[in-house]
Amino acid sequence: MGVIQDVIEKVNEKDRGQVEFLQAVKEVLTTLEPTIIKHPDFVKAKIYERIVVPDRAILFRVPWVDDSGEVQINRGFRVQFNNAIGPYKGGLRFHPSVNLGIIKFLGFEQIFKNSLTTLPMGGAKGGSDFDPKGKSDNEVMRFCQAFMRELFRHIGPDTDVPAGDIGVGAREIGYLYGYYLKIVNQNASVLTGKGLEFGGSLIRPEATGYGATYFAAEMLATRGLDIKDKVVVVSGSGNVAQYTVEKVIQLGGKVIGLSDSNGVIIDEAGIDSKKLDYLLDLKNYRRGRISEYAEKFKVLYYADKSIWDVIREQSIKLDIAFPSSHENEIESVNAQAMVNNGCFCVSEGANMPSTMDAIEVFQDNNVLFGPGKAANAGGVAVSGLEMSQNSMRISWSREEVDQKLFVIMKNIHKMSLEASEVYGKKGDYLMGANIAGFLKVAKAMMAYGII
Ligand code: NDP
Ligand code: 2IT
Repeated sequence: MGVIQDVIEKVNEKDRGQVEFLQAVKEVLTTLEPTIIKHPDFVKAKIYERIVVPDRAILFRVPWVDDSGEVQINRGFRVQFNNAIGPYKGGLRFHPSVNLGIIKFLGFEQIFKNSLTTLPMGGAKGGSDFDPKGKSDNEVMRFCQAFMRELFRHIGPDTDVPAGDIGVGAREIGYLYGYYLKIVNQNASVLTGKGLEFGGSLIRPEATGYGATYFAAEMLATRGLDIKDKVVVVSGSGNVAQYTVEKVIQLGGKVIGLSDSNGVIIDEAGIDSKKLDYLLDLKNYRRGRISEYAEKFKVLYYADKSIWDVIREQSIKLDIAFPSSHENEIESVNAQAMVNNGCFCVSEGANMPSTMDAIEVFQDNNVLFGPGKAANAGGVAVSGLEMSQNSMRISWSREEVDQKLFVIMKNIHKMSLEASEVYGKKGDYLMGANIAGFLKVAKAMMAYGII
């Protein structure tokens, strides 16, 4: 058996049941195959075998008291995967589906994504099976305080700097940071995505969605195309989706679809900036459902469906897709329907939203496919810029941060494309991003010896 296959087999055996983690390992390692010939030193030092085992995985109990006085227990996680090129960095996810395998997949992907940003950040991820949906602000606050009561001892501005992800937005970061400040008594850059009043960066809320759109624009430019007048579908309606819609509108595209975990809206007239304002208020302040958008603007609503099912079942035409909700949301049958309905560009706002079979369908059909670790790296990149501003005790303007984000996304595109060419599959952004992200981390690991 080959080196890569050996490592995959071992993960399959030793990390049994961690299906998303195994999927991420397979997706990354199989594309690293061409690096083996150029780097026998990596094989000798067992870099491939070492990189799939986290530096450490912290699991903890999170007890808190709900509004009715009942004690609730959740599971807390922080997986510090690899700090070869910088302090651990990666978001916190609060969602009932969270388990060790999901956090490990996200932390593993984060190693390569963070490396691609060119900023000094290692890979990590954390979270809890706590569901903020339907909880009062006081319950969310008590949960966040209980979560930080353990997490604080594992993080620090030069050690590990968490941020948001699914279910963790401005409100949660505020509560988490406030409690860290209270118990550690240090106003330090220990979280990113902070409020502007307490060390946050302009453009951080927008960064992932804007970045995914910039990445799509770069891919399109390789074929002499742009976003103007293109029909766009975005899944989800959370942080990443919202600011993808905003940037697509700014660039003249027409967004016709959005979703949440209860259903899908199809707005054939297109979402304009007034409708987007309504959506931001609905989702970020009233914490409502996307069905309310359908009621308000009298558009089509499909309950209990994924948006990719609706695209297939209703034969909806589209040019560009931004899957921006959760892992494995696009399976091959829907990928094929997307291609049949005209889709020629997919830029992944979410982490691993396409299954490996779905990616194969996109690649076989010459779809411009931007994998999450490249396309959605804008979020963590601006987190890195937030850390820089905090260290320098300054803050940059919106224009300055947006310009830096734009340049970073352009570079990620360029590095991924170049690596795909050097390693023999020009235009395979998945392979290019994985290799470009991996090489920097692997070389740092080589420099350190066996640790
Ligand atoms: P949010 O919590 O703000 O939004 C998530 C959206 O996806 C919501 O509309 C939610 O619906 C929907 N969703 C989540 N899980 C499911 C599910 N299992 N089934 C159906 N719908 C679901 O999260 P973000 O926008 O921050 O994150 C979205 C994706 O982007 C994730 O994959 C995340 O890892 C990735 N990402 C996020 C970054 C960031 O900076 N925030 C950076 C890079 C990647 P509902 O509200 O009904 O639950
Ligand atoms: O998946 C991701 O890159 C994030 N959730 C953002 C991480 C961060 O540290 O900003």
